[in-house]
Amino acid sequence: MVDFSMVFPAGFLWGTATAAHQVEGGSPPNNWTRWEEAGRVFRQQRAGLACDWWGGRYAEDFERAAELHNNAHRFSVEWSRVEPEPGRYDDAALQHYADMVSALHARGLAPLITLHHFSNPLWIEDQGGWTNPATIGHFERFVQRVVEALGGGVSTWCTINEPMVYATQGYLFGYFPPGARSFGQTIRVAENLLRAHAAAYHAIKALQPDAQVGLAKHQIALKPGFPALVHRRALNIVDNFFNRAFVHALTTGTLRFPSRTVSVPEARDTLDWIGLNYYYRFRVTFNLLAPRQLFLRQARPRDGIPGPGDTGEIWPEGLFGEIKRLFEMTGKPLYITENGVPDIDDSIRPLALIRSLRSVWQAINHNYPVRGYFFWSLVDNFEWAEGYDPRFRFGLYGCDAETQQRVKRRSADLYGEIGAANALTAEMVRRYVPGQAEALFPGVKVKSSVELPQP
Ligand code: GCO
Repeated sequence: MVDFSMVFPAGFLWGTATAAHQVEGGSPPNNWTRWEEAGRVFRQQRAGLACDWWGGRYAEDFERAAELHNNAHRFSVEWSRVEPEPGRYDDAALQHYADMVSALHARGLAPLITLHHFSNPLWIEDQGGWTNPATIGHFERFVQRVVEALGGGVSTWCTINEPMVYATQGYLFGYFPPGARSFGQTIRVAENLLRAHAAAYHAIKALQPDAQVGLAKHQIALKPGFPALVHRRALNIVDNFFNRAFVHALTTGTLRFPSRTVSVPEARDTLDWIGLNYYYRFRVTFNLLAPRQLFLRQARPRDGIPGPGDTGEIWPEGLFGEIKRLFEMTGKPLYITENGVPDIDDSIRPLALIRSLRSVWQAINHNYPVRGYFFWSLVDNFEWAEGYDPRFRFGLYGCDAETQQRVKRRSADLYGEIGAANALTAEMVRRYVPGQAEALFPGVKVKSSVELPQP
């Protein structure tokens, strides 16, 4: 095996990512508390105390992040806390978020703040949520209030987390609140989220001209389930709809879906950076028996590590291709704003992390400007419709929502060593994934007697 050190650029951000409803606990009424009360989460679970960050435990977890030699953290602001009623802003909630930002700075962690991560106040939900264009203006005013309150300590903002996941899970597949199953509503929600991103971008820039504003885009790697043309055509439909259309609109101002093209000129060139959330690869087949899934079915994984439930396969090498595509589509710097694996016993996470970072390092060495990596996640947390399903534990630290006990996983040590060295070394690979090193980094098979041409 070739000895190596994959050194990352000076100033590279090493962090973790979280989201308000998943870690804070004691959530005020929002679209997710309503969904939980309706019994729509795994085993009718509720987020409950989660990781008790609203109770102050964010400080101990930020301490853990600092011990892992992280220099950044991404968290989201909960709209239902900041604006529980239209136009009434809760200064105590804003102060709590300002305290969180200060706690990050005090530990040498740069904040990257997400302004919308799947949750809405009930008063927004009750007026049609993101199907209602009026939500765009409400979101813009909420963003202005947050930036005024936190802008002194934050310069990197993520407007919206995973707009196409939010639109499809909530309005096409009915897996997230409000549980609709309408292609037309899905398209409308995506369009309104695009307009909201643009409004937020311009509002932030007006308040903080030097702010760096982006969006976290979930990308899925795809491969045809079978070689026949019909399956490749099916893949292309999924790829454009889920992966490419929204990103294309962020640079061109035109949102092109199969059934509708809409011009959103205010969205044109509204990225200072693009965030990549990457987890799984899906095999796509065309299936006449699946009209409700637009005749598209996911075939069982073959060569990746099967993910839990009906997720795709864990294929860390997909990061390179998605980094490449996002840069080619946007021309902007990137952050890996989420990447991780569900793995309660930490049996595959060290290998997946090493393979993911190898892929990111390869992209950087092809001159794709990746500026940082935010691992999902620092602590186990409430995994949306999967709740606290033991198959969906993503933390570097285990966290028991009942006892609030944290248990460090070995991957945390690995991630800490990488952050301290700003590099992934052969020595780390040998220690954390013994027996995998040769397959991961095959040595150069040089013949002992290399015949060199005589002068
Ligand atoms: C997402 C969300 C996160 C998830 C994480 C693990 O991508 O769905 O941004 O909130 O919890 O990705 O699935």
